[in-house]
Amino acid sequence: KIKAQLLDEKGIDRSLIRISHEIIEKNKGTENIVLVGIKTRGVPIAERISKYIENFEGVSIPVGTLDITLYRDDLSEKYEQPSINNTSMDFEIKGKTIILVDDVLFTGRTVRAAMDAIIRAGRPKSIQLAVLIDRGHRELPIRPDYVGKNVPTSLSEIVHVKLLETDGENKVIISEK
Ligand code: 3GP
Ligand code: 5GP
Ligand code: MG
Repeated sequence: KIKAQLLDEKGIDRSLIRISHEIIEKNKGTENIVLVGIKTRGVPIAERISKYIENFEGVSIPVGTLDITLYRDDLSEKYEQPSINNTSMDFEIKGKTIILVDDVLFTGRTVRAAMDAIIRAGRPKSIQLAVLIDRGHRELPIRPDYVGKNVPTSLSEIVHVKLLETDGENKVIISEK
């Protein structure tokens, strides 16, 4: 049951344009920055941010991808375990400022698994986090550096992020489970 629209197409654009400017501002430029999108919808969001930064600064920012699935195994019925599937990071991690990008930040477990995967592959200078929606309910000490929209949610609500690249339309809506 759809309850409300959180962002329309223009709202998504404005959020990602602002985040792109914030990334440039916080890092005093674009040197050594790489974006890593968390599949599925973190990837097109990372690609859009890369395009905006290229428009503003004339610099091409590489985009890597991480595929992380959370599953519940028999041993731990409560906690979701991350499994890292396909990863594509065709750049050196050493010395880079890695900006992780996801559509929705919830418990933080996916981001933690993403940070593990990156650190296992090399020693970045730092890792930052950008999300389109922060819906709260963190279970780990993780906070985003760049947020499109903060949305206080109940646990029974679901945020649906629809992007042209994956869903044929651009909007963010919230529904009841
Ligand atoms: P995404 O891959 O684009 O992030 O986690 C897999 C998919 O399930 C996510 O797509 C997301 O859209 C969807 N999803 C919606 N609500 C939830 C939720 O509460 N938890 C998890 N793990 N996934 C959700
Ligand atoms: P986590 O709990 O690890 O922060 O989120 C798990 C994964 O599910 C992440 O990729 C996150 O983007 C996605 N996710 C969690 N809650 C929601 C939600 O309400 N809507 C959508 N679209 N994705 C969600
Ligand atoms: Mg996601």
